[in-house]
Amino acid sequence: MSLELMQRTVSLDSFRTLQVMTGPLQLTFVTSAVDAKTLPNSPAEVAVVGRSNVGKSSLINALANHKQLARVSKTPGRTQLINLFSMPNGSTLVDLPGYGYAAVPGRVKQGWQKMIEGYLLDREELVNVFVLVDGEIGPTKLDVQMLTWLRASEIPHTVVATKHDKVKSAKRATRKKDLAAGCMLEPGDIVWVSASKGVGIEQLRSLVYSHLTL
Ligand SMILES: Nc1nc2c(ncn2[C@@H]2O[C@H](COP(=O)(O)OP(=O)(O)OP(=O)(O)O)[C@@H](O)[C@H]2O)c(=O)[nH]1
Ligand SMILES: [Mg+2]
Repeated sequence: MSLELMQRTVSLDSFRTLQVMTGPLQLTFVTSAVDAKTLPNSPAEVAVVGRSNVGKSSLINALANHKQLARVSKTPGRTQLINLFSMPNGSTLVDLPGYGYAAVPGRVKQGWQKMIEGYLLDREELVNVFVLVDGEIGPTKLDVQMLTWLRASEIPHTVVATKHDKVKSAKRATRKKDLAAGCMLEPGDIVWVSASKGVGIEQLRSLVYSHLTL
């Protein structure tokens, strides 16, 4: 192959890669499970955790540009199982039940907490956890507990602030600083998103691709 032709092929390849790396995630629902031990193997996995109603399922739908992939609800506690979605290369994304939903009876709550903790500690294929924090009101005490626990357990994670559209533009700079400080992080460490307005979705997709490209 001539040098010129080779260069053209290379640049076409990188163009294709770029295209694949920036589109909506091509997610397919695989299964729901109560226990991480029954989940199928995966080459690499990213999980989404966060307080009930913070916008985990909406975010997964926005990443996939698919409104009904993960179930969304105004009532907290909608997602009650570990839901697994796969990418075309077999890598996976997980939607977990939310923590801190007051209206759930204590016994059920403990069961969910065991499910989430068990999953996070046992799932060997986990490469990163997106910890969703409500951009308008977060971090809550439970969010800080979760972050402290993830740090102590040495589980790699990224803080994602949701519902960017609900923060008035005049208050955004202060809110960004406060939310980061509450998480013991710098503002630049946090990815801000709005599932309803599409803010930050492309950036988060790139992050998912960077973790799940094999
Ligand atoms: N304004 C606004 N509302 C949002 C956004 N994302 C989610 N919501 C709303 O927040 C509510 C909860 O969204 P879900 O995606 O079901 O939240 P979840 O974290 O999956 O909740 P659980 O499954 O109960 O843990 C719904 O009424 C959504 O429409 C957003 O970016 N902006
Ligand atoms: Mg949900």
